[in-house]
Amino acid sequence: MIAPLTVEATPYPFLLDPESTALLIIDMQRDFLEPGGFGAALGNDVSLLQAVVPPLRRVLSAARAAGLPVIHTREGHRPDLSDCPPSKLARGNLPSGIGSLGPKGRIMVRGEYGHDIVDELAPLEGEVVLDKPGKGSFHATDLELMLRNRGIDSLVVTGVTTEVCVHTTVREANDRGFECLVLEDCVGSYFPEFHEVGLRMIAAQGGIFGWVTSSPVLLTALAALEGEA
Ligand code: TIU
Repeated sequence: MIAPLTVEATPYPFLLDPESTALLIIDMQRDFLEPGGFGAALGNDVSLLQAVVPPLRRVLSAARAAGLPVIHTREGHRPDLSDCPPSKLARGNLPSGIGSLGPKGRIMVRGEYGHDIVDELAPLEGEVVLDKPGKGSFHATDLELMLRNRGIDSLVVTGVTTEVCVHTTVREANDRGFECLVLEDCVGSYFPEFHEVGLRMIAAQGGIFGWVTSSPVLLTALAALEGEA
């Protein structure tokens, strides 16, 4: 048994038990982070999300060293788009939207180059890669089953975008009884103001959806595990 780590956080310290905590990396896909994908099709400056990659790489590496399970999610759809609600397909009246051919393959379609995770954060053999059709990671996936089967009750939450897929997932996790620690520098948005307010919304009201901290704080806490293994 390893004692829980105390991680300084807002609104109060988070107790992280390495035996029941997983790292969740949400949608760090080329479709959101690189030109020519879904994020760009929606009219966003995708370069804003690049800042998340270096700190998230450090957290991923530390989580692997600490033996935390790592779960990578990808938002996207089957090639026949049968799992894409017509409302989602039609939203935005995009000239080139979900299923259209872009420079990195068909936008938001599973198996396409643009749908996959950026090279810097490529999953390792044995790590879960969870394909999800919606914004939330629990909706229409087996995430909850996998977490409960492994005795996971807490998530370190990272990825993009803060107010869309990260927020939806944190809300879903809360209603299912999971604790969420969100890393402010490892989540990102095309809208800096939504990012700021999104993080405040999580930790407000005594931590209505969870806790917020930064990657250096988490890395310092995880470093205490070294030598215990
Ligand atoms: N558009 C946007 O901000 N996000 C998404 O559509 N998906 C995720 O957040 N992953």
